[in-house]
Amino acid sequence: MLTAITRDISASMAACQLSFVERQVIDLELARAQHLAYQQALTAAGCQVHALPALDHMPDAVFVEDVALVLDELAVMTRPGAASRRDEGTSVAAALASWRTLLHIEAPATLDGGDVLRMGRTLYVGASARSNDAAIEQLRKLLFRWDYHVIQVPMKDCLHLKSAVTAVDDHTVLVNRAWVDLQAFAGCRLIDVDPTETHAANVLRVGQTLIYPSCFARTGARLRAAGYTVVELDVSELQKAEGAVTCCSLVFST
Ligand code: CIR
Repeated sequence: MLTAITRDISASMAACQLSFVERQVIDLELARAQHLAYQQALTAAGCQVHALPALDHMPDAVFVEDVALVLDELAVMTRPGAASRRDEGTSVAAALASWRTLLHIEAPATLDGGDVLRMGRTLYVGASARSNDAAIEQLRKLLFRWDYHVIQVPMKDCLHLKSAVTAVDDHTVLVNRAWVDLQAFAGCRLIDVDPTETHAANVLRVGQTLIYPSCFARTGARLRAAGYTVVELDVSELQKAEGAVTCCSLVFST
């Protein structure tokens, strides 16, 4: 069975961290409706959704992906790069402890889950402003005995590695080549985002389903033409908070 941990939208979401997008007014009611539709899409794709209550004093807490890496054998609680996000993990850790042994990234390391793309036993980790070299070192040491291979990936001009590249199956990635050094992905098949849709490389793979923002119609058509099952969602309000579809859940086998 698949489980997805999510967290309801914070009342203070308007005060979210922003790095590469301009601040715009977020319609909280619409954000909540879009988040509900996202949870419903997770359920339809085969997940049992475990929704945590909102943390109204933590604007970015809906983006649960950033606070933990859930692997088959264990979970690693990260130490997010933005200081305002460091306490979001406590309740996620409490939930995850039912399913996984927890390990922890410690200071001075900082790591956002949005920078970690897992493909098989390989963890690609973006060298972003949020995730530092100390985190790579700690991940390597923590995960060595479970045979995970940690590769640092140069990237630029976007928040997280998974803003630039995500997996659509075990051997194929959806990518915006302008934002990421693809050397590490030499063995993968590549699908490029449409050149007019720069933010379109983030797709959430759940079993055989790809959950994907409806605003990227051209790239969505490319995914369909390549034979994938694509479920499109309007996530405009989450995008205004610099969020994407992977960042609102932690999906894992239970
Ligand atoms: C932040 O800047 O931390 C949030 N406003 C957005 C985080 C999005 N997370 C993700 O893509 N994994």
